[in-house]
Amino acid sequence: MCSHDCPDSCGVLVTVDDLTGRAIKMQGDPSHPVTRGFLCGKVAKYLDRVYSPDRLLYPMRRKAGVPKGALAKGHEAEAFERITWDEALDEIAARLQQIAAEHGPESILPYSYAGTIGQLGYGSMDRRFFYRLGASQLDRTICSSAGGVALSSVYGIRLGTVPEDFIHAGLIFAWGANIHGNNIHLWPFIEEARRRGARLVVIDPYKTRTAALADEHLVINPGTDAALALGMMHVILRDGLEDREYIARCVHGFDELRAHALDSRHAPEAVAKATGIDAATIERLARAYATAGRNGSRPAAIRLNYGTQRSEYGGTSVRAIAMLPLLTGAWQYKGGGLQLSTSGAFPWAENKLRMPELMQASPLGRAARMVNMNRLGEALTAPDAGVGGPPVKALFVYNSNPAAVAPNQNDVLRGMRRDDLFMVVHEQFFTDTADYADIVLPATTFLETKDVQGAYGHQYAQLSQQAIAPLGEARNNVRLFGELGRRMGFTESCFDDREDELIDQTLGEGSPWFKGITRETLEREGRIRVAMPVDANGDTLPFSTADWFRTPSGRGEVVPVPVFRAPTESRAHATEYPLEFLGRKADNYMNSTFANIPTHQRMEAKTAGILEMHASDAAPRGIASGDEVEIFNARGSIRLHAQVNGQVGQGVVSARLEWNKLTAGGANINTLTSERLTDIGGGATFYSALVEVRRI
Ligand SMILES: Nc1nc2c(c(=O)[nH]1)N[C@H]1C(S)=C(S)[C@@H](COP(=O)(O)OP(=O)(O)OC[C@H]3O[C@@H](n4cnc5c(=O)[nH]c(N)nc54)[C@H](O)[C@@H]3O)O[C@H]1N2
Ligand SMILES: Nc1nc2c(c(=O)[nH]1)N[C@H]1C(S)=C(S)[C@@H](COP(=O)(O)OP(=O)(O)OC[C@H]3O[C@@H](n4cnc5c(=O)[nH]c(N)nc54)[C@H](O)[C@@H]3O)O[C@H]1N2
Ligand SMILES: [Mo]
Repeated sequence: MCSHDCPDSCGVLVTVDDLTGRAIKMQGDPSHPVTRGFLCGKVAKYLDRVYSPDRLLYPMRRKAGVPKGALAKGHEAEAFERITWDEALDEIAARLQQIAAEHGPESILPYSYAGTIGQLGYGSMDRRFFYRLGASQLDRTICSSAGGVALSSVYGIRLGTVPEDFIHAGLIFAWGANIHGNNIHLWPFIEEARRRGARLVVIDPYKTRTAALADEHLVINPGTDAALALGMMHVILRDGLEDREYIARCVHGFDELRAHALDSRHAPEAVAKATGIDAATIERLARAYATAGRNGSRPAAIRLNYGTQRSEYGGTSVRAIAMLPLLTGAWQYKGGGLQLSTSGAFPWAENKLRMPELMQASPLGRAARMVNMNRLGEALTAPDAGVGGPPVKALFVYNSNPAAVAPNQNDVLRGMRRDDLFMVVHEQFFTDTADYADIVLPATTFLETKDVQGAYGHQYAQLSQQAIAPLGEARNNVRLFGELGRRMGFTESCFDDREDELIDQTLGEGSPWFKGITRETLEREGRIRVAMPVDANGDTLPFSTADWFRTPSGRGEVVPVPVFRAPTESRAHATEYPLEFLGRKADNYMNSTFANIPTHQRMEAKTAGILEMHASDAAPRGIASGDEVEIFNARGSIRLHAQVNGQVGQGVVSARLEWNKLTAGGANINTLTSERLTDIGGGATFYSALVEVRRI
């Protein structure tokens, strides 16, 4: 299965040549109920990545005297010398031991995110290793923590409408969700619903592929989603369109929310001012939303995605939107409800896999300090690590490319340039991050390792077989950290566990939703649907009854009421930097992954190096399409070529992620983004950034 960080978690069939052991073909598994036989554009061309001549195949060490810094693509190996795995592991173990002895183990910081979202690859032996070492803990907040915590605050568990049920919806909102670009396997279900008469409404400040294909696109001002949701509630409650019977059974705090939503601040005219969406549209959509599903009509489904919560008050936005189906009772209808994440469907035994109790056996003898990954720049450059405690003296990066994807890039790179920082990077390629390493280690791709995986966009647990032998001397994350544990002298037998044992452990808590799901059954069947409760019709309808909620009150919690605030980094507060910057993902990359592969670069050629602008912002600055422009704020500046088109509204400019070393100036859009955290969940605020633009 595909282990990239995507809600679709596809089943993949790999054809391997017996003679050479080489993978020669990849296709979507036709028997997988969500993959349905096709792959996204980027993974369809995956073999170009696996067999790229640029793959990192051997451990390497920075040559003596070569200073840290960005390297030109294709010339990275010149700064390094090849060493054996034994040499690499011995040197890493010796350096980590010495740093731990001198500065305390918390001066060592692991940094990883979602290069793979397999249970083993994402977090298993690596966690055991760093817990036992007493290293700082990393709070993995760069993607979804604001929305995740917000959704849980309302429902107590991350569940939602499953993709297969979207065909039954009559009204679908793609809310901060670029379905066609980021979540393509939901698209056929939406198309099926539309053939049956459904309308698709996109709420997004950017005209995505999804928006271009929709029935209606609402160009919302960034960071104002809570206002829109409250405006919809206002109309629904003012007109008495709520489902009182459902609310009585399933909602806690309704009267308070009702009074709040009915406040004149949330009347359509006021909301129109904040959101940029006109009052008549808000009225019409709120009524259509509330009445869908009534009297035998098809229900309303919201595909809320994480775009909405990458904003200063993104947690509040998600809470407000998540409350809409609680007012209308949309959860009661097949195809109704909301999907942000389905990850709560999988009761993994994560503590067995990761063993946090090992922190007690570490030299610290207690839980180590937590470092928020969105504050990497501060942690590496502020003397007290920006978070209290010892300065960071060692950084161990795997499953991530922070030099390109972390916010406030100038601080991150300044930190990585420190020659007193010992840095290890486990990677498939010479990324922007690997350029700064003391030691680089080669990592496997998902074809080269065995794992087990759930999904955050469907409900199938799946086993991923190893299709081919690791290329060169690549090792997977499990073997790397197991072996390194041994080198460090850790004697616990858990460092000997291999993939099969780890799979058994993470499946092994006997939870009813994992009934019948074992390594053996998964080996046989490939994937198995999680055994969630079904109603009298055999349907799984989350939150249709009070039994589903996992909140303290046992119902959907709409208190504390969501209060709309405009982000401080928004036009509402703009002074020197009047434009809102949307630093987006590419439709054919995966964050920074694939950006170095020529096949994928060709798919994104049109979006390379451009800043998209609205005519009314370009004209007063004397900017025309094709002009070179500087985009800047107090954090830094980058150069791109303007494209004045209809992709963004007035006051918003947009550009996409790229590897730093593939840009003209050696720096990407995260030069402009902020380390500020979201209101809930300590999340990243990539979509709250103010800039100014000038023609060069
Ligand atoms: N092709 C491709 N697929 C991917 C990825 C990729 O990089 N490329 N990344 C994967 C990852 S890591 C994730 S987390 C998921 C993310 O999936 P999504 O959540 O869909 O990700 P984004 O593209 O960050 O955001 C979605 C949309 O939100 C919009 N947006 C920004 N600010 C606001 C706002 O204030 N309000 C509203 N309503 N919309 C806003 C953006 O313009 C964007 O079009 O996709 C995964 N799939
Ligand atoms: N401006 C801006 N910044 C963003 C975003 C945005 O929309 N705009 N999106 C944010 C989001 S949602 C996310 S999730 C983060 C993503 O941040 P990351 O998780 O860092 O994502 P990638 O850029 O895909 O980098 C993953 C790296 O892991 C490597 N890798 C893959 N598999 C393995 C493996 O098995 N072992 C090891 N050791 N390495 C492996 C890949 O080669 C790749 O270089 O970026 C965030 N940054
Ligand atoms: Mo993400």
